[in-house]
Amino acid sequence: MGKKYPAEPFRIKSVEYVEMNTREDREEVIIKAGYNTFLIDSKDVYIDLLTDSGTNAMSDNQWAGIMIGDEAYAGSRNWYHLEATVKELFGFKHVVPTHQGRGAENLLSRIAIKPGQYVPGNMYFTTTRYHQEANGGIFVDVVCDEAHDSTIDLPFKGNVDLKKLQKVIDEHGAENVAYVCVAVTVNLAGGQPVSMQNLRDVSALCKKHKIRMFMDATRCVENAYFIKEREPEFKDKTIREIVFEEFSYADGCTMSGKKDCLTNIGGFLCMNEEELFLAAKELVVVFEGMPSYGGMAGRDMEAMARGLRESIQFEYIEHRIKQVRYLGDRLIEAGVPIVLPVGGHAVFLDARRFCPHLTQDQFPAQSLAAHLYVESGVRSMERGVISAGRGKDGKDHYPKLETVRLTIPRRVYTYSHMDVVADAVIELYKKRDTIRGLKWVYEPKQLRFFTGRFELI
Ligand code: PM9
Repeated sequence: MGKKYPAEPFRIKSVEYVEMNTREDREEVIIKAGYNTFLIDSKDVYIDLLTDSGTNAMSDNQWAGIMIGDEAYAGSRNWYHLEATVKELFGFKHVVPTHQGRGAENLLSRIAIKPGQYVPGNMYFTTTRYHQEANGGIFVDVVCDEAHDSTIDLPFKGNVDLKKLQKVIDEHGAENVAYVCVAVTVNLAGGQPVSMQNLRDVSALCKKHKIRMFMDATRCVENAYFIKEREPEFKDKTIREIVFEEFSYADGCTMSGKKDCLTNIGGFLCMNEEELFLAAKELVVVFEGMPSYGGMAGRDMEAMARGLRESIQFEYIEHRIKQVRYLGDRLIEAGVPIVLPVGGHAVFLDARRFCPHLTQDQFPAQSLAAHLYVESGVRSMERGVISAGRGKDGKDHYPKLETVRLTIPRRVYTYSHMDVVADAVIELYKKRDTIRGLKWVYEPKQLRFFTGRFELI
């Protein structure tokens, strides 16, 4: 495999056995789950690529930290450790803990959006947009056009299109823009990174118009790796230095700790402004818990503080990115249509090109994910029209990208597992004509992908 795909920079101290059921079992399971992979029980899954969220394997050092959890209701030692670590690595003045990323999104949306204000962002994310809209915000997509095209291979497809952002400001006035939200990386575009130059440019534009810039920091370490790999200025910088510089351009960030912090639960909100910090502290006690735990146990805060430091180790992040790339490269070699280039946390199958015989209202990605499960026991996730939901007018959002996400948990699976997944996808691609469309049986009002149910057309 050589340097192209580096071996795991760790050895395995504890193992968890997985079980393989039969195709007949899985045919029953998928009907019971209403063709929604979110509704399949973990025990019925062989290789679980539903998400990289909270599915990370922790290190011996993190588990050791779990044992020194200080579970005091207020002022836990582990909180002070986490707070100091975030301040040191991200550079923000204030940190507010939350139970996970959407807890931070809820707080930020409540304190920073006035009803009717616009919130430009580099592509929507499901929970982020939900909280923005629930607080009267109007999301506007300002990601570069290329991000919506699965066939274009560019180094920084997550970049904000500055002209689009300028247009929002010109049309609505800077006072009607709540803040600009920049996600590093862009999940639904395929885990595509944002360049440092783009962060600098967005920040300069925001400063010029006195608009706040908040970052969705969820996969900021993966983003930093791509900056090091692809932006010549950063080739000799450490991941730690790059992460620090990423955040130096922002007024604050939301963080789902379940991804790049290498933990199973947790999150936080950061900011520099005193006034926003006070407002967030007033609200955190309503929705999350004391400002010294925000819904996390002391032990989880300790694991997160330790995980953050591990995540900025070069060997860790290089292996992480390249393991995902290995799976993508195997699929590309076999001619399977995927979103290009391969991003940080997942390989996204392009369901439109995988299932050209299905129209988008037959939910090709939802159906492809269900069929992949039945064929192989591999669980993936729809990221297309079902995830995009409906607008205020009740009409479906039809995103250009209709994808199935094969999301790789951190430090959990080996290259052999990637081969099993690649072989399964390639086999299914050969008989793609057999994949049938789906229709709704039950459509939840919000975030419908989590609990919606379907049947075959
Ligand atoms: N992401 C994911 O699987 C889990 C929820 S959707 C199935 O990709 C970004 C960029 C995310 C994210 C969660 C959140 C919310 C915010 N921003 O899940 O609440 O990818 O910790 O974070 C998921 P929490």
